[in-house]
Amino acid sequence: MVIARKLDEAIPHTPIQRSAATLSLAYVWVAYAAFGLAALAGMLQGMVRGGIIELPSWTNYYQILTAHGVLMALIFTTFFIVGFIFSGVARTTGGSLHGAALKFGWAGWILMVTGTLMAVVTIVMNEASVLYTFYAPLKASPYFYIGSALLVVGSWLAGFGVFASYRKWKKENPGKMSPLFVFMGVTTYVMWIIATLPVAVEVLFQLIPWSLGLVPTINIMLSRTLFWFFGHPLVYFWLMPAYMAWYVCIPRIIGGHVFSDSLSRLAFICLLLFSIPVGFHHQLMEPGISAGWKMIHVVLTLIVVIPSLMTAFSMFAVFETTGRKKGGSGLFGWLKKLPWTDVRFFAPFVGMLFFIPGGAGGIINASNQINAVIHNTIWVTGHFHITVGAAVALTFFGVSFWLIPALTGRKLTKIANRMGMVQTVFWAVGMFLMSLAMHTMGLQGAPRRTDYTTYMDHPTALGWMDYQRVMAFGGGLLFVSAVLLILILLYLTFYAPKGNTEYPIAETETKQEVPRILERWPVWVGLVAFLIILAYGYPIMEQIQHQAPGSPPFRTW
Ligand code: HAS
Ligand code: CU
Repeated sequence: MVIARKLDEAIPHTPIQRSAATLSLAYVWVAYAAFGLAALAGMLQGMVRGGIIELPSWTNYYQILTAHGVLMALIFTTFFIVGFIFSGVARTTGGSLHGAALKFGWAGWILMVTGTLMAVVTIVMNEASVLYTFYAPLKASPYFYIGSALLVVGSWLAGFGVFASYRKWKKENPGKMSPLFVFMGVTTYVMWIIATLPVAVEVLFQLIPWSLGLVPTINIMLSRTLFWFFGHPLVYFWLMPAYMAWYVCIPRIIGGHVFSDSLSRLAFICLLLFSIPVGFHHQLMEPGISAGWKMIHVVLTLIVVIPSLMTAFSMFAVFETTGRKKGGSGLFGWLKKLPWTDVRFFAPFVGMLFFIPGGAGGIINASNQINAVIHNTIWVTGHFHITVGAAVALTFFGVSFWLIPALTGRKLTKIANRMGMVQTVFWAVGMFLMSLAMHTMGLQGAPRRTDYTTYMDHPTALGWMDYQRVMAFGGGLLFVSAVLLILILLYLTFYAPKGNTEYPIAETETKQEVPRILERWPVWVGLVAFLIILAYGYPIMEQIQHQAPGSPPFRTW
């Protein structure tokens, strides 16, 4: 006992070195600051739409909607992801980040924070109510676009930091496959850097010159195509880190093993290949893109479902094998053996449950004919709240409950765990009610991105009002949950007792040979380039050659 205690005291209290831990924590806390503001905006807009409150004259629905979308979908996610990946790379490559990675990491943080401030200030000044998709011809202040560009470039620097750590590890371990977490982090950043190039082109060569007044008009079709070229892989940039936690961290938390190293890597390679050439599934209802090209994107969209099905299979397999090893028997006895009262498992698990209808809804959206029913309705808003707002967000919360104390050298106490369970339940119930109302109203034709209106008391629109109120109530529960979460995370950062919190990384049960081809980057990047050219080459060429008359800027707010 005494020796064990002495040993325990001798081990540094964070599983990763202070320098790397501070960097990760700096990212994670900016993420949660954005999250808190975004949650407030979310609750307000739900109440406005539901006709429960009216906003004061100095603000409006679209300004709050933009703040919510940008802070939640772009800032919270990106900062959290960068922080999480840095921490896991440090944890699985010897406990530290080497010099170059740290430098890239901090440079990225500075650029990203600067970009965030620029975007937020322009939104607060009511100069950028263009929503998180910043569709032209809505025109924001140029500083909004410059801020967004800085956010993206900052995240590239963070990616270079991860590549630097990966290179160093490979040099020190010649001939070996990289740790699974690192491999997944590298794949995520390769996908992200390729996917953000088109939006960088849109922002630099279209939006900024146009919003500065240097050119009078903008090619709308092209700007939207470049946006969705990025916009779909963006959702996988949110999902892949959640999958990293599912594949690598969750099995350890429940006392199991990685189901299959090769299968996990293959799923990530499939996500790398098929996340990008699918953007037209957001433009199925738009003119100017012929049906044949849309069909190619629909087929590729259905292919990108496969790695998610592989993930579902792996998770079921891990849960069942672990439950059975712990003595669970019968058809479902193993379910009882899972650690239901451990928030590190419970929160992401609830996220997985949400992802079942979330993924099914995605397949509905992607089906060309049915897309006509749901496109631009609030059904889509429901879809993305149960994907990114539930599956991904609940996973990030579950990760935060152990990541933050692991980074600060504190303990995830019983009380924090219990409060985390309560917080998860609030989030789940709020999201369930809100998204169910959104899906239902969407099927009845209620549009997304609209302020409170009864369409001159039209009976159909009046029929939506009950759902609007359920939506607002769900939003209220989500806000309570968000406040609770921030309080718990503050406690885990500053007040929880000092001690060891494990950074859970699972191994495979037996040593598995992994096909080397999975780490041959030139092959995969070459294939990505091929698929992108196949899916986008000709349509983009056409959109440039046969431009409709360009559009001048509009300010609708
Ligand atoms: Fe989507 C619109 C199609 C996945 C996010 N999507 C959006 C928008 C967002 C978004 C933000 O084709 C709106 C953008 C905007 O503002 O306009 N989506 C799909 C498809 C998938 C999909 C086919 N979406 C996501 C994910 C997101 C996300 C993931 C965020 C993270 N989406 C669309 C389409 C549109 C769209 C159209 C445009 C609609 C329109 O007209 O505007 C698929 O990749 C989904 C595959 C997923 C699965 C689920 C697998 C299930 C798993 C859980 C297993 C559970 C376990 C629990 C293990 C097939 C992995 C165990 C349980 C026990 C009991 C033991
Ligand atoms: Cu998409």
